[in-house]
Amino acid sequence: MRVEARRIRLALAVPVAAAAALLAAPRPRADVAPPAPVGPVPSVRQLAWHEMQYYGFVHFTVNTFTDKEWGYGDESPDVFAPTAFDAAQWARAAKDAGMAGLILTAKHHDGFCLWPSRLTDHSVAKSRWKDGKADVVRAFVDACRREGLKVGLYLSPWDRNHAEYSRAAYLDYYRGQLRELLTGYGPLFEVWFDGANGGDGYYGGAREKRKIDGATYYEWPRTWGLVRELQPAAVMFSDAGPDVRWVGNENGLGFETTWMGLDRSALYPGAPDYQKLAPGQPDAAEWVPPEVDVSIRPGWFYHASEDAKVKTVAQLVDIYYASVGRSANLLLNVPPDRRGLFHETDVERLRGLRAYLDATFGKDLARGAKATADGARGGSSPAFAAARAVDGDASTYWATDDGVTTGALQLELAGPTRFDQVRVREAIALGQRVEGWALDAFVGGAWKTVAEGTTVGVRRILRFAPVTASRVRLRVTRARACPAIAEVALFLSAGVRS
Ligand code: FUL
Repeated sequence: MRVEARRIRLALAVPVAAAAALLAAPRPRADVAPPAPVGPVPSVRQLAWHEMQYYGFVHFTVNTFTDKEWGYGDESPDVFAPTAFDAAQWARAAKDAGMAGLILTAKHHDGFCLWPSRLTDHSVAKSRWKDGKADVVRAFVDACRREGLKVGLYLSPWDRNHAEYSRAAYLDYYRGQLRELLTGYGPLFEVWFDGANGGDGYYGGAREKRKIDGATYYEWPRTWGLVRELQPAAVMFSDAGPDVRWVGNENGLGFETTWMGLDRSALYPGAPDYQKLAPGQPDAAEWVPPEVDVSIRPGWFYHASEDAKVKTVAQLVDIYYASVGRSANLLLNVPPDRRGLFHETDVERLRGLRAYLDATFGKDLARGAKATADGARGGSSPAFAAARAVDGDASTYWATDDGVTTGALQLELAGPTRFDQVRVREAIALGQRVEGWALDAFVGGAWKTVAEGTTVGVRRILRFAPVTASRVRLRVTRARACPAIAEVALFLSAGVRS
């Protein structure tokens, strides 16, 4: 009964394509059913988003020209005047950096619109720049599409320019703007809802402090409904999801123990005690994975005074491990400068990160290793055999029998192999299962534990001192149900290759 009910839940929650991909190759023997899912499972749009891993944020508005982080809302549209604007340069740099997409601040808290919104004069249409004919969102979207990058947009709920902010009329305006963006620029992969609400602002000349109740004012369910209706494939980000959650800091740090589930019941964007829930909860009802947003510079917007403070390649590499390596996606901000270009230093650092990632993750040293397990689902069934974890196909997995929540997977490598990191992935369409694991290497005639972790989820990467071994063992030491391991991969970091 219980298993049946869960299957029905899976069928409802994981739309057909994902479930089909998961259950496809190789077809299990009729008598060996796949494991039932545990806890919340991802939607198709979330599965696609998980595959993106790393993409960029572009903070660009009047602040770029006023040297501020939060504009007050009284900036003249003429302030916005890039001297060599070229969105194609952003897109090329992002592509070269290995990013899968870009998200642009179409409107930040100052209320200035980077597209010629029909609903306000506070936009590029009123700027002397390009005689008011420019549409930065259009240029951005076109440039991204040319490079094969996915496109996302940020529309600040807080608007320090708008006279009606804090009243009901502003909500019509906000949703009207959202509709323009959702219908005018083709498919979006992500819509970003910020939780910041600082209070004071220009507000059409009132120049006062306006407080709103973040839990009720914005009527979030209606706004989310609009996105679902007009862009059904897009994920929505906020502190409260509904699809992707904030990681709870802007330092590039995911959690070592990360649950994809989030108890959203009392949450809304900007909720004050959000941080407590940020690592996720194993028993939460919904799958709402974390996104790590962090800027390549100290600020989100460009400031010439920060030209010498661009994060180094080594810092970016650490951020990659602390985000992508901890089951989150990485959203790395690169702010265009007053020319309207990514600064040379930032582009160089992005290239450095890409070079490191290519050199390190380009070769999985465990791929095709001879794999055996101390237990596989259905005994000799090839469908869930140990080899599935090293076949380079994340839709196949090694699984144990129901009720068996520990197990070891042994890999016989082609010969003595030097490595200093491991990447483990779960078959997430079945939910998140693993709570404890370790990696052992057979060195000097004995097993030596080189890495120990808690949750795995979408992806867990652990680094350790380099070892050379030809036998390696992954031990699942604790799981909420029989483990389903999609990948065990070994790498040698570019930094220690000589
Ligand atoms: C915050 C905002 O207040 C910052 O200005 C920036 O946009 C960041 C990504 O989110 O909440």
